[in-house]
Amino acid sequence: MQKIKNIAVIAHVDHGKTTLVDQLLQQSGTYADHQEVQERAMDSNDIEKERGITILSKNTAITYGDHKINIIDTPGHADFGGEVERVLKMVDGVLLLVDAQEGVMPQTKFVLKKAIAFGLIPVVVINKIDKDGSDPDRVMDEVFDLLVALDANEDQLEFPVLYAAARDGYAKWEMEDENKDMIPLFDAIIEHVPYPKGSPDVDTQAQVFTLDSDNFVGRIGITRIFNGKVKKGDEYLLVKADGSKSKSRVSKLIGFKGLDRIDIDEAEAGDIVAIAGFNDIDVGDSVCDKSNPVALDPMHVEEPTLSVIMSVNNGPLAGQEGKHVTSNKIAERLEKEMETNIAMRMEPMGDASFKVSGRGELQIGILAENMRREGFEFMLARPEVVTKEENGVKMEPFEHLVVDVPEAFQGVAIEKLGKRKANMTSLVPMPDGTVRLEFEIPARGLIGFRNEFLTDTKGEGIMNHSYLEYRAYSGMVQSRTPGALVSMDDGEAVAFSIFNLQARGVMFISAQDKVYSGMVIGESSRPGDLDVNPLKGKALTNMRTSGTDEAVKLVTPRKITLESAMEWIEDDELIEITPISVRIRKKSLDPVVRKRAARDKKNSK
Ligand SMILES: Nc1nc2c(ncn2[C@@H]2O[C@H](COP(=O)(O)OP(=O)(O)OP(=O)(O)O)[C@@H](O)[C@H]2O)c(=O)[nH]1
Ligand SMILES: [Mg+2]
Repeated sequence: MQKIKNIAVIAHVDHGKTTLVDQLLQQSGTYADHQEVQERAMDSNDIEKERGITILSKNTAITYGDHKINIIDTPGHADFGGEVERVLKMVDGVLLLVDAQEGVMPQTKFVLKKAIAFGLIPVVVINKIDKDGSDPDRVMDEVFDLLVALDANEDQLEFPVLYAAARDGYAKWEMEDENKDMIPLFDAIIEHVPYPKGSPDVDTQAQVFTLDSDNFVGRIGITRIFNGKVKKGDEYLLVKADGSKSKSRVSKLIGFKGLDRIDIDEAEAGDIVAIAGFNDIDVGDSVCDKSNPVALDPMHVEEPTLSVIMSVNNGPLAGQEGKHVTSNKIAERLEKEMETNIAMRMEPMGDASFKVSGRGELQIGILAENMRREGFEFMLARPEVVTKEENGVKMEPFEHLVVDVPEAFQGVAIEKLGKRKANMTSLVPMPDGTVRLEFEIPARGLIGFRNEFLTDTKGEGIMNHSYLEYRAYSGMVQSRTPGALVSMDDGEAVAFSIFNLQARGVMFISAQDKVYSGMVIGESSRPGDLDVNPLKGKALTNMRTSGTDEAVKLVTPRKITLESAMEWIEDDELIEITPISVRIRKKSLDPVVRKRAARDKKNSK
């Protein structure tokens, strides 16, 4: 029987997980000589590469001495917390990375809490000790305090600690030790992560934690085998979360080695392998012995906290830029997403619209971004938190928020967050002259806050948040103050009129951009919407000949991205998303209807 260790690498965003996995792959000699490998090799999909963040959990395997180590790299961004939860059941240990300067951050707490609940003993890696501002002793204390606060048991409190600079390829037991290689970390894994429980000699039990597909063999389920063996060509019973069963033959069995996948004939308890041949295989399904099927517990992840209505584009420019524009196509795509993404939900709302729920704006934004790249065109409404009722009390999700700001901005940050119903729990001056403020805040109060915060802190503030728990609803929170500049006509925007409108706010469009009546073309510098005409006026060429060139200088418009639009819009606005454009519009394109609604709103206040 092969000696196996299964670990997940967990941490707050950017603390160096994927970089560490690079080094483990490299230093275990897993790559073939001369194999060309990119930095952060596990971040393999396009959006991950572009943004330098991990979105999906992915597994790889290395050999170290006579051991095989299966490693699952996980995302650190709070919105993808479900990806971490879903793989923790598949491993027998975790590497908890903590940035030696930033220390314990909101998502460190979230992922460690989950790992502790699974009974896992963390191997703590204080990473980035090469950084100038690093303070490994302080960070070590923070980790210990956190474990105590999370009710870790005695074994868990005996966690091993290493000091590392993943990027530079070393880890060591004591700060005084020489910076050499990753061997101390390999040894720590072998010594401190328990061997998988379960036996290869009993009936088969395996569980799918990731889906994949292959042009030749179709759907593939990446599974952890908990008991027995899985053999190519043999028949097994697939048991779904709802208890339904179907029999299929394993047409292909795939093992992992570094970034490669290799065909194998057999795998046994403790290992992680990919199985093909089951057409309706889904995340969470159990693969069992056909005569004695004992299904494993379905997977549990935290429920979504944020939802957005996605609907068919019905604006005047609909259908001009997208390939898939119908309600059927959108429904099909969303259903497909829900099969693999167990932290998200989708609910048809009638009227060619769907409620898509997830952990945060980024998670929903990434799905929308993927869809537009696939040729979809659709609209999104303003994100709303998912409320629920407990014992007759309306509850809403709260987040743990940490902001790091230069001292000079401490006041404005506290004031603005106060208006958004945040409750400050700690204020600590940091050695680098910044202040670390911690808050508990309704998730609602965070919608649209990031932009305002960056402006208020001149781009120097850093904010991080992560899901805390549901608490009683906290009443009204403040939202966007500036109104919208709304186009009152259809056509192509004219430079001269944009020039004139610049005085009224920040423009979102450039000359020649297509606009329509009811489309938001900028942010007004005052509260309340303003109908404006971006088509009016002389053509720019006329202006040039009149010799006032300098006077018509156009300011670069603010670029509207999918995520910035999700932060910015109000309840009566929508985002129109196509493979080419992201536009903001009023829900109602008719100015008369809008005026009436505005008046009613004012009267009701
Ligand atoms: N100074 C320093 N930088 C490091 C070290 N390890 C990683 N980094 C840098 O930190 C950044 C984030 O690294 P990643 O490996 O992508 O972090 P991650 O934890 O996988 O991030 P997510 O998956 O998005 O949560 C990159 O710019 C790395 O080069 C280190 O030991 N020292
Ligand atoms: Mg990563």
